Amino acid sequence: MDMFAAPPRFADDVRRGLLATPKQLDPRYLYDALGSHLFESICKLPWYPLTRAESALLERHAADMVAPFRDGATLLELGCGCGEKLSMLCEPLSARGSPVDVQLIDISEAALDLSKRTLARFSVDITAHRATYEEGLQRAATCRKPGTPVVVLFLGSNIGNLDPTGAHHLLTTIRAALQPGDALLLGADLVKPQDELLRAYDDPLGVTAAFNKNLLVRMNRELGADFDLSTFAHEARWNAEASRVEMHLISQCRQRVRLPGAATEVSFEEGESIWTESSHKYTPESIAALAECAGFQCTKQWIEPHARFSTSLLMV
Ligand code: AVJ
Repeated sequence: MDMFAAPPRFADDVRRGLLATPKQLDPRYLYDALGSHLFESICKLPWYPLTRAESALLERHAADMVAPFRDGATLLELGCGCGEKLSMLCEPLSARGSPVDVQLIDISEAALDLSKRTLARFSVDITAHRATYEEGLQRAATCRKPGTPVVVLFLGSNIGNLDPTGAHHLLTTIRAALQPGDALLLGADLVKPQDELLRAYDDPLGVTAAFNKNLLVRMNRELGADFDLSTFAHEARWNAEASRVEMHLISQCRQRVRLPGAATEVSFEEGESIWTESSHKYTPESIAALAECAGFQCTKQWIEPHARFSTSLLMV
């Protein structure tokens, strides 16, 4: 019997990631209950304009974005967060009486619960899947309504967590789950000056640092690890060549950490990092190219000019 409640996947992924060079962890593990709330707080920081920029685009253009689906649609959101943006897209459809139903896919129970509460004011059928994007897409495909187009929402620049190969692979997987007349509404943050990018991922209040270090708290709790939080520092780096902001946790000293729940022990050099997340930044052209490679047509793009954030309608 395992002493720790962690799902075996987490323990396996942590062991593999911390024994790799460079040390790295899957960013999805940042989103336990506290991590999800810290992320919601990040979205309210003045230095992290992504969420507000996307909301402004949806506020202004939601009716345009869902115009091809005015006779009704299934809105299927990958990584639903708190459901706020989803309701902005429900609004113009339900206002004109179009039948809408909603499929939520998220790995965070907290996010699914929040979204259901946010959507409660609309009379829409909601199905929640606690699953990875791939598993959720498969499950959603089995309960597809014949004759109703599916609009996949992949917002908030969640695509940024994937490297170019992963992004291509996910878009191909989404495309394979869709039929002609369906669409993908994709939100992606755009390349901008380095100081703006770094401030968004290393805010002066330290909320992003807390979000990052919470991964150590999670490993201590779920794997019985003995990470000393005071010996790790949050760092955000702009990798221009790869067009991404990276988050790291830097060990401030040479040390050994025990992780009994992952059946391992890990040593750190002074200055050695655990790479915990990447946020890839796009250009309008690179989004269209990515879409077309995966079998979509980029039919429309909306761009928020100040924060440089984009929403693209990709049709099958
Ligand atoms: C939710 C992946 C879009 O990369 O900007 C925010 C997560 N990380 N601050 C992003 C995040 C640090 C966010 N995404």
